[in-house]
Amino acid sequence: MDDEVRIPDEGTPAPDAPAPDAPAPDAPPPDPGRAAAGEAPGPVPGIVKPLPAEWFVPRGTNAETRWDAFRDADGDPVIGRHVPVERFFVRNHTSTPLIDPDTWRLKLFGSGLRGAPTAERPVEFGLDDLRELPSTRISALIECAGNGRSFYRSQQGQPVPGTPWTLGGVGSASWRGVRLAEVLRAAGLTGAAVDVLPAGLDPDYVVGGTNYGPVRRPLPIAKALDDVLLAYEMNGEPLTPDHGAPARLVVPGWVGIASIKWVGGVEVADHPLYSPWNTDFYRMFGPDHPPGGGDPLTTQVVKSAFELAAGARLAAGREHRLHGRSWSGSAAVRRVEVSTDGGRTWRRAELRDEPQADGWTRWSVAWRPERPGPYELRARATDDRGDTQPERAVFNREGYLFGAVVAHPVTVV
Ligand SMILES: Nc1nc2c(c(=O)[nH]1)N[C@H]1C(S)=C(S)[C@@H](COP(=O)(O)O)O[C@H]1N2
Ligand SMILES: [Mo]
Repeated sequence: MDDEVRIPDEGTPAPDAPAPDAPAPDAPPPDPGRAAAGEAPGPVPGIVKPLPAEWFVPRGTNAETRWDAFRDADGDPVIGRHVPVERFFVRNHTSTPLIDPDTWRLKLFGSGLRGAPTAERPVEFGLDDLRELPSTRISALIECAGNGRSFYRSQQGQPVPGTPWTLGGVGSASWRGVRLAEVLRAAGLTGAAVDVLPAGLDPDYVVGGTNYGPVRRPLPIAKALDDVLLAYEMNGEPLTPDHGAPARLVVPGWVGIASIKWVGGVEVADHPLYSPWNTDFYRMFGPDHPPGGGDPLTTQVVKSAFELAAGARLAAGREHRLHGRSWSGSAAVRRVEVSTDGGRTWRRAELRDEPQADGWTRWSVAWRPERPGPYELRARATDDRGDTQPERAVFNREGYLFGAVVAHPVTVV
């Protein structure tokens, strides 16, 4: 493993000076009501937390974490295995709702529960009820299915619509809550249940004159009973508004849309359920996919990123240590190769973490560039299933699951 300082598991906020638009350290917390009213002061209306420019790139209603925010100006790590809540990316279809935890109720209903309770007379749990059920803590990555989407256009000449994420639509956190299985059983789950449909309490998603209703996506019962958490804490603190307070799903390994935030109602049905999020969205469409689209997306693909700004400048004639992380929705990443010459030659990176399926693997390589000029760095990971990163990602109309090797330009000066 490499020589860098080990830092606490949850990561620590950077000691750097705040960006010009960040609140002073002693400033009062932002008034959350303003975000709900669509008057957020930051660059992203609808997001409550501050989005300092040195940590985030605003993208429509979303905010992407900058990979250079994983290290401070001296190149020292400021993010451990888990991304601090303040630096965690935000993906909102509409805007962050402000929900009173005291009056909030989780409402379960449907033909897959004993007595088939209706939406009007559901089985209800308050936050205190959930906290009384056995709690579980897990580490899990949340990653948007569209993470890396911009590279379809920039590397493959294939323009795709949607949020043009680079690689910062991902984060790892420690989550505490109650297993969804536990809640479903407490609500009277029957053996006939097939699908579970959690719905968000955020405003309806309306685009191009179509109202798609609340953000909601069916989850097959097998996954729901396997490792899904109904989380009420993130990194040891109650969930914050932007990340789903008072409770959200955490669906390990799967596309981020499965991890419904601000869960209100949950339909449990003895027949397959549908919403626009498993029919129109989050499936593969295009010439290389089945007519009418592929199956609803489930696991994320293998990806790698350098903890470095695109276009970073590095001094010639000096040894540098290039740091990065690789992850996969299916299995632990145990092998990472790096190229500093645009993919001509590759060498093994040194791994810093014991590879684990529930997180990313941190790695580094030493590099001593002698000549000034432009260079292209690449990293390519392979997970324990043998899945690796190809040269090109298979095109799909919406630009999901970009898993190809990403060229990271730097300038040696
Ligand atoms: N209710 C609701 N849940 C949601 C979303 C949303 O807009 N509304 N966005 C989803 C998507 S697309 C992603 S990638 C993750 C992002 O989680 P985060 O904002 O905590 O990073 O939340 C998911 N859950
Ligand atoms: Mo997403």
